[in-house]
Amino acid sequence: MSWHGASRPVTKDLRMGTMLALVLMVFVSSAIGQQKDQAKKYKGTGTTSNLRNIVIGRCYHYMSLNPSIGDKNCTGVWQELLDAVQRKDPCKITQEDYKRLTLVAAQTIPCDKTLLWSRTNDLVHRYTRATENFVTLEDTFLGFLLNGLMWCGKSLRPGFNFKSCPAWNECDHNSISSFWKMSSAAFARASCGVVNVMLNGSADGDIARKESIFRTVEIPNMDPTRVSEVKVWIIDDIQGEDKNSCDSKSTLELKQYIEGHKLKYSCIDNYRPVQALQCAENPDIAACKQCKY
Ligand code: AVW
Repeated sequence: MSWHGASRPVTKDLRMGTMLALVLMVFVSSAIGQQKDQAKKYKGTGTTSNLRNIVIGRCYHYMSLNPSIGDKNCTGVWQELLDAVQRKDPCKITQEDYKRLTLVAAQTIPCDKTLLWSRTNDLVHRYTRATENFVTLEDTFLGFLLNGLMWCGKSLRPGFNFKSCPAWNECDHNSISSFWKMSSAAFARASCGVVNVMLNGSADGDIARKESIFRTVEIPNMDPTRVSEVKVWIIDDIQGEDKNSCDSKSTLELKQYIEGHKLKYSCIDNYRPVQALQCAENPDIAACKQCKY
């Protein structure tokens, strides 16, 4: 018997054994992963029920309201959202993961129409609904598709986690915060001409939180060669305190921050068209009875 002849069955056995061990390892680690996934309870609510129908429905709805956007492939857009998060740890989703989604949802923003906001979420959207003169991120195709929704995948399995998802601050790179940071950056980059910002003069603390998306993402992503001016509107609640205005310390600090990014700055207190909306909503309160308009 030759040496090779004698060793052949042993090598075969070894190979078979190694293969079996590998298959077993993959099986066990996948089972552990699935268990981990099922055991992991995040602090946020789970993926919104019927997410697929909502996103695809919103996609067709947006196209019918905004024919200028052209023909978007709604199931293709949905697939990009799915691919961005499925089979991935919901706390390890980066802005890069949403790159393809941003590309398929790309849209031109007309110059002078961008309206950013911080701590005026309700008012700013009541205002853009009423006037249709400005566009917030949530009025763009991508923002409209996902505004107010929740979604995250599962580490090793396809599909979404409908039980729980990471809350905004639960981990640095979660499926929700990375999406809004990425879409805010794309929106700011696409903006040109005068960029308006609605801030809340009645809120406590700084006029724009130091960690707000407006400061940390949108200002740094504006192109000073395309944005002619950042125009800050400071709006007080119609019956609220005047805690910040254009000459407050925190607003002057914001001015410096904006100018530090080579952007021209201007500020206006209680921009009248917004006050007119506040008064249309509250015609009987004293502040609205003064004959200012
Ligand atoms: P905001 P931004 N914890 O009113 O400038 C929980 O301060 O940040 O305005 N939720 C958070 C957190 C947080 N730390 N930070 C942000 N969010 C979520 C896109 C939460 O849903 C638009 F274009 C909160 O209601 C605006 O120009 C919302 O973000 C800009 O970003 C707004 O926080 C508004 O974001």
